[in-house]
Amino acid sequence: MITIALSKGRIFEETLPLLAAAGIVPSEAPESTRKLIIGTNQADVQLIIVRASDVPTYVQYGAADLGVAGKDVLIEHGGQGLYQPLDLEIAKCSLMVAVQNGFDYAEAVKQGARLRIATKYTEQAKEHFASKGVHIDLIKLYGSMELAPLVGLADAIVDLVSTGSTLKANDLVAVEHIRDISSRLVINQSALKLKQARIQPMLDAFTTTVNSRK
Ligand code: PRT
Ligand code: MG
Repeated sequence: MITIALSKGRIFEETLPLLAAAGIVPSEAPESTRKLIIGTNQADVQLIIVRASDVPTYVQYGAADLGVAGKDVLIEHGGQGLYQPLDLEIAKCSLMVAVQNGFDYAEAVKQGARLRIATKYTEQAKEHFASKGVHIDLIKLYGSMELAPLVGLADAIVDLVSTGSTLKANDLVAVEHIRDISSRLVINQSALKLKQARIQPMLDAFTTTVNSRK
């Protein structure tokens, strides 16, 4: 059996055409079932539906052979035990620093102010501000980061931005670009060796599809 870990929503939707290129068609959509294990048209391939940030953990421990995870999630996880052979170039966005409209971020940095940063991406926030020599107090959040500056919880947030409409709707502006994000295929290192005959053709089909889009 080959088990593939995916999260609901954009990653599932954008992985579907890649799976199809490898001849894999899920028998149900995660949005229309409460099942967490979804079969496919291939008797020996199943999907498991997990939180986006849990995908690397399932693959690391071999509970899934492969998975699809954002670079944001992979950097926070650390990537132990994972082989990351392919950037799928899906679910693209950017990791940014944002503040409430009117907060003079550049001036605060120039003054050497200590900044309160709310984020779910603590590793990347630490690394970013350390590289700029900016001292921060980190406030770990699990979602709705955009709210934090509006209610005085933080001076700035580190969050993903794609269209920018969430920032705009909450009177926030992006002030720094940390990195571009896309999702990668992750494979359990021992599964790649033990199940290579089954996994390699999938990897080849994904690679061909990704390259054909360039
Ligand atoms: O939702 P949940 O808490 O379960 O987890 P999650 O938010 O990590 O999962 P999901 O499915 O929302 O995101 C999965 C992956 O998609 C992330 O790990 C990213 O690699 C990628 N991705 C791409 C995004 C976005 N674009 C994105 N826009 N993930 C989140 N967002 C959020 C962002 O955090 C912000 O709240 O969308 C909002 C901004 O969107 P715009 O279009 O208004 O700018
Ligand atoms: Mg989300």
